[in-house]
Amino acid sequence: MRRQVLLFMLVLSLTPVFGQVSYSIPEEMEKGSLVCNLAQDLGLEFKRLKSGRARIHSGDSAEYFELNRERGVLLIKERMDREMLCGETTPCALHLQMIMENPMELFRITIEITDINDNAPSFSSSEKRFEISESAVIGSKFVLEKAIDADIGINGLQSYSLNPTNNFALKLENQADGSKKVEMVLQKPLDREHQDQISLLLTALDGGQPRMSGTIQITVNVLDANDNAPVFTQPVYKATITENSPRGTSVIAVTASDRDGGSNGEITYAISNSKRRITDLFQINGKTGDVILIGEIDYEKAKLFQIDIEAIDNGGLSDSSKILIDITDVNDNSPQLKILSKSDTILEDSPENTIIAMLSVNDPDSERMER
Ligand SMILES: [Ca+2]
Ligand SMILES: [Ca+2]
Ligand SMILES: [Ca+2]
Ligand SMILES: [Ca+2]
Repeated sequence: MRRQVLLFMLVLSLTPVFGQVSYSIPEEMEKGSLVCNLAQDLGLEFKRLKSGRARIHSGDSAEYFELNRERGVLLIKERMDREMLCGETTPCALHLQMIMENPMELFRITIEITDINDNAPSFSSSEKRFEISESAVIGSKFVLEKAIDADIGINGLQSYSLNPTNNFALKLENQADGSKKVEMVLQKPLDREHQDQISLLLTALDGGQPRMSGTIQITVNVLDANDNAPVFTQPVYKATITENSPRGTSVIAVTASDRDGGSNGEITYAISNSKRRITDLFQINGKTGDVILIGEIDYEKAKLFQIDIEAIDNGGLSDSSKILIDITDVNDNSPQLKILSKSDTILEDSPENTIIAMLSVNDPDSERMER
């Protein structure tokens, strides 16, 4: 068998070439499509094709063409995919020979398969996710995926676009292998409190007619940084309690908010007065901000208290405020009667308005009290 092939090759190589023609056809032509009018182009008569049992020999490539001897034309036998046949090699040419017997004649036929834009640029996945801290600095780069377009030349990958461009800009860098390094660069600071997730679309475009494109969804989860301090709802809180209120009486509830998430937004409340008297009398619930009375208050000793309070997040950022507490009086003191001096005896006929004793009445409760 091998001998026969060798012999055949030898005969072919010794046979003088009687003609040579070249054609150019696009890939993906339908089976049965006309490639060329071979007989006419080679100046041969139909009967010579028949008598010479003309046939097509296609070297090592598969049989993509067939010769119709009756019509003297070359037709497509199998649909051809340029990408599969030649990949990135250009030009993509197939070499055929037409052989005839009696006498033996050989014609060379070169058929160039031209590219059509039948492949869209594509990414290997449909989505890429990033976790980026809101504290990332301007200019930080994030490598994106490259697209692939199996077509060549203008039908191949030409450009990329990234949208929206509020926070990130597209950066392309040419590489030694002719491809591009695709990156997105942070150009405006992220703010998780404003937007905790950003969706972008990276589009790859070819230059064919019409243009084809491929996309990949890019999702950026913005991670929190502790960039917000707690803020009290008021710079001063006011409360009123009556003296002698029992221990455990709720005085007021204060609130601070923190725009950060997770532990960066968790607040602990505390009393920051340095005087022991305040902390002996009042207590704040570190978690809820509820202030309760834990000691005895006496209007007669103090009519107003100022509690300095603080709200601290887990990252150590804080805000301060104060609570002014008015103490209201209750009638808890009986008037005290004191005899300063008195006459031991009173004369029977003493005139009116004679002073017989001097008394002092003292009531520590305030005058505002109703008696
Ligand atoms: Ca193509
Ligand atoms: Ca393409
Ligand atoms: Ca915070
Ligand atoms: Ca934050």
